[in-house]
Amino acid sequence: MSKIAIMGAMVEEIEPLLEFLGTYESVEVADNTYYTAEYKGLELVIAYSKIGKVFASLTASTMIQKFGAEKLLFSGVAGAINPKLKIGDLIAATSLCQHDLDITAFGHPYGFVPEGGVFVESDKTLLAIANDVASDLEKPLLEGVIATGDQFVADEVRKDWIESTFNADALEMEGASVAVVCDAFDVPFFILRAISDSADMDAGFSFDEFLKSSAKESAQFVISMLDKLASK
Ligand code: OS5
Repeated sequence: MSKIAIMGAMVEEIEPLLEFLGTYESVEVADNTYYTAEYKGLELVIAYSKIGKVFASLTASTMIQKFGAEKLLFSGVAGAINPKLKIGDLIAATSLCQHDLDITAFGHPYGFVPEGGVFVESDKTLLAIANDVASDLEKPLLEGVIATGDQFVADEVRKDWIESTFNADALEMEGASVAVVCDAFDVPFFILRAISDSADMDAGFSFDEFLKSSAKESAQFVISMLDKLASK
């Protein structure tokens, strides 16, 4: 049976999945709760990591090493950079980078560390499945670069810098760290986000207003991806 990890950063990002599944078990590992369930012949492990790159790396590593996850799907919300993205719209990462990683003092580009790269590429098969799901549901799905950093961005200047430095379409606080972990373990991953705000001066208010509804948009799409994965 295929083992699939689904993670979010905040409880609101996984609650719709747990509500949909109804029945699941809880396991405590490293001060966090992991929920296990079976769905249409798929073995699922679901968790929210808590906010930021460190907690997200810990959760992704645990899902892979402790629970044996063979694929990882991230579901959650993001701040929009690309003006095409409106509240509730979905973006799937084609690649991810860390916008707050800076050793430029040594002549390296932003986001780069030796023996790493600036961008981590998402799994093409999972992206293709997502595109099939989007056309089945007749839902627009933008593909693009997601920039990650340990900052809630609520500032046009910082947002514009991230756009011009990384050509990013959306930003958040966990995706690239999950990508780095999955890439290192050779586990295919897919990072999906629904827009909650535009990373501008109103971002905090917008985030509070749309966190739940956008998290649900993303989670519902991931459920449809599970249906597709189960039928393969
Ligand atoms: O996980 C964080 C990143 N998420 C994506 C995102 C984002 N990232 C960066 N910049 C933006 N403009 C973004 N828009 C969407 C969302 C999340 C942001 S940090 C939100 C923190 C909200 C909060 N803080 N305290 N609480 C909620 C209450 C609380 C109390 C106890 C336990 C849990 C929560």
